[in-house]
Amino acid sequence: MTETRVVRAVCGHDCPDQCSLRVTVADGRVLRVAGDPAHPFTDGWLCGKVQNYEERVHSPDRILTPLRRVGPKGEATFAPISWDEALTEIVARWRGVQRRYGGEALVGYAYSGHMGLINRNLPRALFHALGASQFQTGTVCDSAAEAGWTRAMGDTPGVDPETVVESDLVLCWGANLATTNVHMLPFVERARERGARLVVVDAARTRTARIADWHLMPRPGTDTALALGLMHVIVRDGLTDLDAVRATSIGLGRLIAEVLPAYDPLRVAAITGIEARQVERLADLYATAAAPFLRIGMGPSRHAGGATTIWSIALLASLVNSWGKPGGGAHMDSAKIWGWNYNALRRPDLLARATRTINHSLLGRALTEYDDPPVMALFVAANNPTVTCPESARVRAGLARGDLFTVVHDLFLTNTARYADIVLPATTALETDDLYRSYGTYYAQYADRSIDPICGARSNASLMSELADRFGIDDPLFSRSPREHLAALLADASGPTGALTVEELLTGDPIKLPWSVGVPLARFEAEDGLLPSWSEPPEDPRWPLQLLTGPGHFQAHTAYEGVDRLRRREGRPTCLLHPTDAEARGIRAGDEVTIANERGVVGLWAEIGDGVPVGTALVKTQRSRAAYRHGGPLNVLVGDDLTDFGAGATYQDTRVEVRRD
Ligand SMILES: Nc1nc2c(c(=O)[nH]1)N[C@H]1C(S)=C(S)[C@@H](COP(=O)(O)OP(=O)(O)OC[C@H]3O[C@@H](n4cnc5c(=O)[nH]c(N)nc54)[C@H](O)[C@@H]3O)O[C@H]1N2
Ligand SMILES: Nc1nc2c(c(=O)[nH]1)N[C@H]1C(S)=C(S)[C@@H](COP(=O)(O)OP(=O)(O)OC[C@H]3O[C@@H](n4cnc5c(=O)[nH]c(N)nc54)[C@H](O)[C@@H]3O)O[C@H]1N2
Ligand SMILES: [Mo]
Repeated sequence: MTETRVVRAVCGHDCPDQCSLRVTVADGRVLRVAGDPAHPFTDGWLCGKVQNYEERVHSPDRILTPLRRVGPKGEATFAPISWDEALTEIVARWRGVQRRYGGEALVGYAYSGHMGLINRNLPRALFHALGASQFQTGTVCDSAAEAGWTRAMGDTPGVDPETVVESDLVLCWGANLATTNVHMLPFVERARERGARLVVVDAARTRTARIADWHLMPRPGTDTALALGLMHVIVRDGLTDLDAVRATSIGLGRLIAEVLPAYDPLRVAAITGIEARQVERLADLYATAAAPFLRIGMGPSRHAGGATTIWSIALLASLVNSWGKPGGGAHMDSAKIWGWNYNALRRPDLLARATRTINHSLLGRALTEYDDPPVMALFVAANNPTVTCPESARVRAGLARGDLFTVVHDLFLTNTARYADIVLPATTALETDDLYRSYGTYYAQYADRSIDPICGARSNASLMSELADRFGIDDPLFSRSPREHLAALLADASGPTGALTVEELLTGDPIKLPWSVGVPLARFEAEDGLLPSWSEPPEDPRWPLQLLTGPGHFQAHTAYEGVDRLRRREGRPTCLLHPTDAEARGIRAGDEVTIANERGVVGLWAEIGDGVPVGTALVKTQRSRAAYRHGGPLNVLVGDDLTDFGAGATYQDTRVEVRRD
């Protein structure tokens, strides 16, 4: 008789909510997935992407066996091979590269397809042991935002998102909660039931903006000016207790004397496109709220001046003395609350001598230009760089090199996997054991696998163990049980994390870290004396429109492309233009259009509406090339310039033209 069981699991996707799951399984199959009511943030419900998760786990598109390339790179002509053949070939080829070019010619990385600490970090240890080039992760995502936040506030983490309930004004700045942090919204709604207002500052009228009490829509890339304009009004009108601010900050006097005079509401209006009286009104609302909660998103950080933008926005919370008040303070993420001994898994000590670091955002350049030594072997797991990296045509050109040996470990035959010499089938998070710690809440949770790996697919962790074994790396790390990994993560753990125990984690219960954020020391002046300011990005008359991109509602980057229902729900790829821009180009809704710049072209369909400022073209989510009418993927349009500091990608600075086909 078939036994049906309900087991607990954790959603392994890259999302701040990190939901707790109840998984119904029978005969080694996942029948249903539901949100766990025992997890206060998940609260028993799931987002549109994960509520039918059995469709992803058992998708007919999953790779079922290792594959070896038998045709030209990029054409996805593969023949099935055994695991033994695949791993034997990988070891032989990597050894050959190490001998001929040195370890640095090898690059391996796993990114955020799997957020479990063991599966995400163990690959780093293997590549350290192999003496490979190191990979600077996060630069396609949050490194600029993190650097901006840290400049403002040091190691202070974001306040607990659940405390938003006690706020009377929620200012959500460049974060699209309804799509990228859905489980926070009910907490915001509870605050609103108690009288709070929700104000959204976003360069597009997102799902979150549509439900807000007030939406301000600045021109993308101008938020630094808006933040400094708000400070100008707050100081000018005496809306804050400056003595209290001074007691918990550095550089306020210089900011007031040297920076703020240039950001009067009229100038800010000219820069941002937001009327001066609205700048005044927002300053007044924010500064006079009893406990304003500032939720900062990553969107505004992805510009040339993006790290300074986050620095400036984050400082607002200190300027109005909102830290330390229940419901007040700021939240971008909560990662800094955790004090795990991550190096127990990453093991930088296994690297015998220092090697160069390659920025994730510059992968295309690394593959096509670096020659000391050239990259000769690449291992990619848990990300899809031919679609999601800047300069994606350059990434593809690199992967097309006949002399590059590429291994891709994924569940699906992604655009990147099409270029692989060897493809290895990966598991979903439900087929692995791992410890998860949220970067958006204060919860951590351990989960055993819900089912055994499908058709012999391997988790990142088991693949690393097998490779380490074949390379003769005898460090005990690679044969540790999950329990031993947890013990290592907790040994030397700092802060409240250090008080957690292995036994407590192994219960599989969601555990909330007891942490309450104090009042941080705010740095209006950086350690090197720099003050925040806004500068006009260069215009290029050939490309009059600014491309705005971000995660889609049903397609989180490309991780759900293997699910037919979600592809259909996201719909065909569109480009939203303001009616003024559409009319000037003779474009009507539904027209076939091409977005172009000097780097490439992407064919999709037009949408028209005033949900973006004039001069902006909005395209949601990242998709494989096949999703577009021609050209693509979207990031062929995106350059690889880095942010002012934090070495992040600048997707939103992409200049384009849109024409009707
Ligand atoms: N233009 C533009 N580009 C962007 C962005 C943007 O806003 N605009 N956003 C950027 C951001 S924030 C990010 S984080 C990146 C995300 O970009 P990527 O890191 O490339 O993320 P995904 O596209 O989700 O690809 C994750 C892959 O991991 C695979 N995977 C899932 N679980 C596992 C596992 O356990 N093991 C292995 N081996 N594979 C697994 C999935 O099948 C999927 O193919 O994109 C960036 N690119
Ligand atoms: N469901 C789901 N959840 C996710 C993800 C997903 O793909 N799907 N991705 C995860 C990942 S990897 C990340 S990094 C986070 C990202 O989640 P968020 O932090 O929300 O970041 P984005 O969605 O990239 O951008 C947020 C908003 O910023 C706006 N924006 C862009 N540029 C500007 C600007 O210059 N000024 C202003 N004011 N607004 C601007 C965009 O219109 C967008 O609505 O979400 C995570 N959560
Ligand atoms: Mo991200």
